[in-house]
Amino acid sequence: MSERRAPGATAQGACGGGARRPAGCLWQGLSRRAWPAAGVLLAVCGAGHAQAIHAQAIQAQTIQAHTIQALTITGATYDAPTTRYAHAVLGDAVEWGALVLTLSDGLQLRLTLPEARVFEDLAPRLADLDGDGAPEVIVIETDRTLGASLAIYDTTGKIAATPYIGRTNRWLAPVGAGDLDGDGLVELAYIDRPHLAKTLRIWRYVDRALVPVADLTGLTNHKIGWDFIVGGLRDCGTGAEMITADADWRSVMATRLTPSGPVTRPVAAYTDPSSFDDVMACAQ
Ligand SMILES: [Ca+2]
Ligand SMILES: [Ca+2]
Repeated sequence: MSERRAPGATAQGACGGGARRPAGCLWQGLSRRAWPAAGVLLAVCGAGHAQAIHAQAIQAQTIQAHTIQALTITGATYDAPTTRYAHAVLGDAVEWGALVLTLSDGLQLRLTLPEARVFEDLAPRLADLDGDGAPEVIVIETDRTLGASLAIYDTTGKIAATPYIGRTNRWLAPVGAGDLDGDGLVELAYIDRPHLAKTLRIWRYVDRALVPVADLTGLTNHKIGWDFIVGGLRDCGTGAEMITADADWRSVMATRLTPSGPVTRPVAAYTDPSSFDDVMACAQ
């Protein structure tokens, strides 16, 4: 079964690494109670930065913009637990109202969502999406009437997002972020509605935007009420694979992004969440 994270943990960037090591396992094993360890935040405002944040409908409390934007994000947690969205897909009705970024000089930047939205998620994920050596932050951001979207943040606020699914109580479960097709650009993959549509969706991060790449139905990675997501990305020496279950929870599936689109195959039988362990460790 996927490892559960300790309180205060933050999902780190793609594991990368060489052969036989799961790559991009950044999203494997995120658990529900990744409670922020720190709640101390800054409150000095640079006007330009504040305006940029407000344009994203986010309230920001930060220091001068030129200082913030030159800093690297070293950690991220959610804060401001809230019950204003009673979906409970992750096992309880508590979601998050704020994202707290820790910066390379130790300062913290707090981004608070409007009441209409929550972070319906386990923990923020750090991954370098544009190859500049500094991570961006990947979150599940849900509008209470429009459902979930996958969103990207940096020190300027929200910089890209998929469309909301379109109606309330509709969620998505990330698979991972990495160069899935070897073109040098990072793709992000998630399961759209893992209990309903069970559709793998792949997007590419290009010029601070998300571009749709490919979809494949018949895959899932979460059951209602689980406070974890199974699978993730692995690279066992032959390229990145997206690891999920099939729609009926009979098999663990490995899916590659090929020039002709996603190609999936069963790699192990599914009996319970521990069925993913050997697959993610490249032992199956
Ligand atoms: Ca980056
Ligand atoms: Ca790519």
